[in-house]
Amino acid sequence: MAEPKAVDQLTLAEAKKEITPLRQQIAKWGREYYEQDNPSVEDFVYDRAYQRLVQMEQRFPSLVTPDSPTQRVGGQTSGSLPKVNHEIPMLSMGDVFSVDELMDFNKRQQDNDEMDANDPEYNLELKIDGLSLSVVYENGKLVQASTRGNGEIGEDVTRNVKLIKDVPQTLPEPLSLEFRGECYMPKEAFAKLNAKREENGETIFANPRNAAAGSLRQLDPRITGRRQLATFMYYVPEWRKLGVTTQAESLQRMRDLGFVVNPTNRVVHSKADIQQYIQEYTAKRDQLPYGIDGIVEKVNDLATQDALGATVKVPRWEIAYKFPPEEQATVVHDIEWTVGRTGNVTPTAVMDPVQLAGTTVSRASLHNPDYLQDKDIRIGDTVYLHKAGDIIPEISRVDKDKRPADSQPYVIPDKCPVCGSDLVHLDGEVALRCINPMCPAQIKEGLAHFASRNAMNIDGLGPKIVNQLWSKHLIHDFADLYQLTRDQLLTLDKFGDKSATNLLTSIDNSRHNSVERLLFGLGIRHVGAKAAQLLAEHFGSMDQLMAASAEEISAVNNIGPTIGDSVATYFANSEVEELINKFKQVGVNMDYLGQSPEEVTAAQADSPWNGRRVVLTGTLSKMTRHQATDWLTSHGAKVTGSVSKKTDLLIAGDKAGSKLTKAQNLGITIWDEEKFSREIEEEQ
Ligand code: 1X8
Repeated sequence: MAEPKAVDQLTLAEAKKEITPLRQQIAKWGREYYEQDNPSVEDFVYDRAYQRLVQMEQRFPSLVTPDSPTQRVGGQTSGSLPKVNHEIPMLSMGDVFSVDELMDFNKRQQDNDEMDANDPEYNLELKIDGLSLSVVYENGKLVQASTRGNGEIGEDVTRNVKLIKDVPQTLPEPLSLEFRGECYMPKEAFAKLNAKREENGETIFANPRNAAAGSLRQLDPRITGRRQLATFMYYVPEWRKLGVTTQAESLQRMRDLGFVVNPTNRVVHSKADIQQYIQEYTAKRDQLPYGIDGIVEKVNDLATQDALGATVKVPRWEIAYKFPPEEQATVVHDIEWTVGRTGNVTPTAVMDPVQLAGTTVSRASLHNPDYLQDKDIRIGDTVYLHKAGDIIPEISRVDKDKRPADSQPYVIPDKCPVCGSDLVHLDGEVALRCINPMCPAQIKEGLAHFASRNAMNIDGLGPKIVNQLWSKHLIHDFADLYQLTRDQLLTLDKFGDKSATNLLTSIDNSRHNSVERLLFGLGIRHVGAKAAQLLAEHFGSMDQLMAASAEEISAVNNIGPTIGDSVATYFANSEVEELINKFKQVGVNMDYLGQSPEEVTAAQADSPWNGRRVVLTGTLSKMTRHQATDWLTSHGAKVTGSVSKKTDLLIAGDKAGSKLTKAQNLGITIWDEEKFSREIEEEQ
C-alpha cells in the first residue's frame, strides 16, 4: 500500500478531503472494537489511523468537529446489560509509539510546576491486553463490578465478576472503596477457547482482549464463570483512603488486600531506566502467560498525579507506550483443507517459513471460508503474519501491491477434499462441513476419539494404529473394532504377540463400559463427556435415549434444545441405527452402569502425564499442535505457552527457536517429536 502523504505536507484542501472518510473509518472500527468486540483490523492499524486524525486536527484546528472520534472517550455501551454510572469517570490513556515520543511527553509534563523536573519519579507497569474493570466494595464486601463503557456509563457485570476467582468477595478490612484494574484472558485459555469455537463452527475471537470482553459481558454469568478470566488491579481513585502516597505503594497495598497485582512494576528515575524496562519487556513479552500491548508510565507520587489532573480525555500523569507490531511478510504457496472429526472442513495457509516472535512459522489457520474470502487471500499473495494473543500465527493482511498480475480469487471447494461429497453450511454456521458420515477423514479422526481415554478408553489404540487399521481396510466403522482378530493385528507394523494380546484385551474390556462412554465416543455434535453422562443417567440405556424425541431430550436438566435436536437428528439416521445394532451384536454394553464423572477424571489421574507442565515448540510433522495439545490435556498434562523453571518437559518439533534455547539453559527435559510419538503409542 502506498504510504499516505505526511500530515505536515498536506494542504488544507487535501486534509479537508481526507478527514471525513478517515473519521468515518475510525468510527466504524471503534464500534467494532468497543461495542461488538469484533474488530476487523489490527490494533496498530486503528492506532495509526487515529494518530493521523489527531495530527490533522492539530495542524488544522478549523477541521475539528464535535462528533470527531477524538472528542470523546472510546466505547459506547451495548444494549443488554444494566448500566452503571461511574462517579469518578474512567478515562482512557494517551499513547506514544516510540521512546522519543515518550521523552517528549515527559519533557512537556516536567514543564508543569507540579512536577519535580530535577528528579521525576515514575512507576512503570505492563499494559495488559484486556478491558478495564471497576470493582466497588462496601464495608469490605464486593457490591458492584462494572466495565468502562464510554467512561461515564459502564455495564453492570457484578454477577459475572463474582465468578472470577482472582477477585476477592470480601476484603480483610471493612473498606468502602473502588478499585480498578484490567480483566484479561490468559493466552492458554484464549487458545483453547478459540480452538473449541472453531471446532463448533463459531466465529473466533480476534485477540485476548475481545475474548475477555465477550466473556465478561455475558448476560448469563455462568458463561463468564467457565471462561477462565483473570485480573490485574492497578488503580485506586480515592487513594487517600488507603493511607498510601505513591502508585507503587498502592499496588502493594492492593496485593495485601487480596487482589491480584502484576508483579513486574518498577520505580524509575531516568531515561536509561525507562529504556531498560521497555527493552526488557519487549524481549520477555512472548514468554508471559498473558498478552501485553505496551508499557504504562505513571507519575509515582499520587498527590502530584492529582495536581497534574487530566485534559478533557486523558490524564496528564500517565501515558501508554505501545509496542511496535510484530509482523513478518511471507508468500502463500498453498491453501490446504483438512477434515476434522465433526466434519468441519478448515483451510490452512501454507507459506514460506519465517521467524516470528520466537518460532518458525509456515502455517496459519484460515478458520473458515468467510474468513478467507473477507481477507481475499490468494495463492501467490504476499501476506503479513502476526501472532494472535502472542501464540497463534495469523495472517493480518494481504499486500495487494505485491499480488501477481495473473492472480485469481481463491475458489472455495464445494466437495470434501477426502471423500468428494458435497460440502454444506449447517444452519447459518460459518464453518463448512462434510456431512457424509462415511467420510474416511471423519471416521479416522472419529475412531481415534472413540478409543480415547474419556470415551471408550481403549488402551493401545492411538491415532497411528487407527491409521494403519484403516489403510489396511481392517476397520470401516467403530463396531468393526470388536471383530478384529489376532491374525489381523499381527499384520500391523511392529505388532507382536504381546501387543496384539494387549490390544485385544483392552478392546474386549471396553465392551463393558457404562453407556455414557459409548455415547460420548460416537462423536455426536454438541455431546461432550458431561452431556453424555447426563443423558445416560437420565435415560438409563441407549434404547430409551433413541426412543426419545428432541423435546424429551431437551427437557433433561442442563441439556437444552441444541443438544436435544442434535441427538434426535443423529439417531434418526438409518445408518446410525445399523451401527448401534452392530454394536449390540458384538456385545457392547448399552446400559448405564452408574459410573460417575469423577471416575472419568480418576482415569486421567492415573496417567503418568497428570499434572506435568509441558511446552510445545517448533513445527510438528506427524500431528498438528492442536492434536498434540488435545492429547496432552486429555491425559492430564498442563500445556503452557512459555518455558519457565516450572516446565517439566519441552517437546521440540522442527526449527524450534528461543524456547528450545531457554529450556536447554534451564536444564529442562527435551524430547523431539519422534520420542513424543513413541510415548503416545505406549500410553494409548
Ligand atoms: C489501561 C491499562 C492500565 C494498566 C495495565 N493495563 C491496561 N490495559 C496499568 O495501569 N498497569 S491503565 C489503563 C487505562 O486505561 N487507564
